Amino acid sequence: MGAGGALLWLVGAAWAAMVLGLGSHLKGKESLDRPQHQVQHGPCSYTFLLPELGGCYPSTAEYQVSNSLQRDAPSVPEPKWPAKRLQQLENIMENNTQWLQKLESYIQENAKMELAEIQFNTVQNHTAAILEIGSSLLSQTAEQTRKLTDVEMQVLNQTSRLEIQLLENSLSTNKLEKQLLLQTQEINKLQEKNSFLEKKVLDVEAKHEEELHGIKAEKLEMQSLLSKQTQLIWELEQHLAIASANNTVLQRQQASLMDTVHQLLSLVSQCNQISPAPQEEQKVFRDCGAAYKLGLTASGVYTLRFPNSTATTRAFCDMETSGGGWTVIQHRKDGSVDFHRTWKEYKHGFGSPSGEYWLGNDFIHRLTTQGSYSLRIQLRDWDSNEAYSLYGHFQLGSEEHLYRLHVRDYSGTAGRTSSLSPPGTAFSTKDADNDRCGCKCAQMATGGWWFDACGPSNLNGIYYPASPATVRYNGMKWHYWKGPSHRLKATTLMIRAADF
Ligand SMILES: [Ca+2]
Repeated sequence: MGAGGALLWLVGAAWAAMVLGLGSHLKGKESLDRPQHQVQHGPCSYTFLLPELGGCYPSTAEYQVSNSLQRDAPSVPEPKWPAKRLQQLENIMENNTQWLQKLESYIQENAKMELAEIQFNTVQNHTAAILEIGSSLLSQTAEQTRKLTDVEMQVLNQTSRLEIQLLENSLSTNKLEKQLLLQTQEINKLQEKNSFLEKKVLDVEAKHEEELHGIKAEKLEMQSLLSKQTQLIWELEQHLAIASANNTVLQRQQASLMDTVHQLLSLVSQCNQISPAPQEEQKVFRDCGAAYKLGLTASGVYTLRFPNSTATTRAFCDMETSGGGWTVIQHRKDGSVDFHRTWKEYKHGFGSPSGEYWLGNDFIHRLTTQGSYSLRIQLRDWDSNEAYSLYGHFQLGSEEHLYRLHVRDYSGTAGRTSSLSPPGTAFSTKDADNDRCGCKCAQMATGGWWFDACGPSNLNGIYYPASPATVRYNGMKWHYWKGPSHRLKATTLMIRAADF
């Protein structure tokens, strides 16, 4: 029998018992004297009051209908009251009770087992679910933890990398700062230098401007001079015309005078035939050194003979400076003689030996070719400062060789460097341009000189007074003594035999 069937049966039995119990209850205390049946089940005890059968026996049909639910129960026997019937009832009751007990225990067991099973199953299911959830959670947690660890590691790596980079950056920043500082210092230095140079450039510019002004003024001066000279030339031409007209008259007068002189001479010779006067021989020397050696130790003008010739010239001899015996070939002291002369004039010489003069390139060439000569250049400025330049060897080339300059062995006090043009420089005059310049130095600087291009010296330039002390390109100059604007008051070029 199933659990459902057992339960149905149990309800029916309980219902029967209840009907029976209810009937007894309604009877009250009077039923205490009635026959009873007691059933003990566990801690509970059930007391059944058995009904009185005094004359009211239910028909068999009625009985059977009222107990229709218990069809499997034993059929009610024919009433054989009282004992037999009682016995039957008791048996039925006992059977019922046993059934009930069995049913109860079965139900209880079943219920217990099912409950336990259900509980167990439920618990198991729950536990499994929980375990599953827990394991999945654990795995998730582990996964998360692993990921977190990974992320942490990455973060740590990144952090360390960033720190290293930061460190490198700070190091490079320091380096850059140092470099920046150094560069800033250099820039400052350069700026200082730059400003210094700018100042210098400005100074030079100012100087140049000043010089330019000087040159412009000079140009104006020269232009006015030129116009004056043109005027003078015109006047001279006029004079010349008059003079040449006068010349013919003078020539006639001269002719008549010559006749008179001849007559007088013949008269004189007639008178002096008895006592002729001794002819005084004029002393002539090779050079001033020779005169000095012959005892003539006074400075002055002496007559010198051209080498290998009867021709003579007159020169000033300096018998005092540095042992004496110096033949002066150039002298200037007051600007009284014009030195802006032609090639021919420089060849033969001009001026006065007792004053300002140029001895003549021809004589100088001939003399310095005879033997070894030294050259001394004596200078004096407007403050009476004196200096000299000495060349141990000096020789002047021939006219065919343009009177080239040959000098060496420089010494002296007028500059640590020689102011003469380099050896081999040709002589130039206003009408003979032999310099190394595209220009014509002799015309620009004036005078005849050994112009290079145009060189640091020209002692035959224009004689300027002491002031103003501006740079004049055409003035007398000896650059390496005191610069281009230094004014010279007196100059002397003199030569002497090297073995004097
Ligand atoms: Ca030239």
